[in-house]
Amino acid sequence: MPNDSAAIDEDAIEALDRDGAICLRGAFATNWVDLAAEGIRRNLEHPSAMFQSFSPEGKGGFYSDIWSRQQIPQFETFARESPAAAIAARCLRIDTVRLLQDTWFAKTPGTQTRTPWHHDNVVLGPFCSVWLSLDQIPREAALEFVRGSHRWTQLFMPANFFESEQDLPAKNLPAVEEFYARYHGQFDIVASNTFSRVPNIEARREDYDILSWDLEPGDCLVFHARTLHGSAGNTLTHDTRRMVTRWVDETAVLAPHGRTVVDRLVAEGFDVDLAVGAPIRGNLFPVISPFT
Ligand SMILES: O=C(O)CCC(=O)C(=O)O
Repeated sequence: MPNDSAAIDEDAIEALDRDGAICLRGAFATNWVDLAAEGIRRNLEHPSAMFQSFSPEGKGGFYSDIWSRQQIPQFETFARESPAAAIAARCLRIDTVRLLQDTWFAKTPGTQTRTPWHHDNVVLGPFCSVWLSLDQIPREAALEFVRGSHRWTQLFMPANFFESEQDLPAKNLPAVEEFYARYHGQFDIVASNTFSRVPNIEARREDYDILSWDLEPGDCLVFHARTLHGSAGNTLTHDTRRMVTRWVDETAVLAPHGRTVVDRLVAEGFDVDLAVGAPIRGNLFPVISPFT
């Protein structure tokens, strides 16, 4: 699909609004898949200061980097010129989108590390992610969603954020703690009563309407930031790589607990000047008009 919004029909956008996630088949041509894969290969050789490894040693790998497009030209091109911006604009029903983040995730064979069930809440307001599959990823290994959870009007944090120090459930779930802290900032649960615990979805999968798709390279998932999502490890014999761009409109604002993410970016030398409660602005978050 070229940068052509017509390729996403109104039914798909309504499904996204209703369910919180959709799958767009063959949304990215092979050249975009190859470009993103090349970017990941290069990024693994040259990790940025934000690079993350979520897996314990010796059990396969679960890797990610964020905002690395400044060092990885493939990602800069992908973010600005691939169909991602047009897809996001169409899904957010706007003409111009702001790139919030470029990121990628790769799980190598053998990793048992789950992406914990969570939603993305550092930014509040219209906010969607375009998650592109770079490999064949069967539904058991792909990102899954709790259908309609973006409409629950709740902000979630994993249960371990609510426990006292001595209980330390995080000991059993280091990846959850680390994943959330890195992606969503340290969070003072005592200071806020606006968050609910992420329910234990894995323990009661049958109680939830879980959406998932078997994916081929070039298929993409689009989801609202507030849709609960997570994924299993990788029991396949090949890597499962995903390129993700996140998009907001001009009204989306930095959430209070996003402050620590901004502090980290500043400490790492990023040109960021964001205030809690203020809209996302600045060079790291370029505006893209995909239809002009
Ligand atoms: O692909 C994954 O396992 C993680 C993706 C994710 O959590 C996200 O894009 O927000």
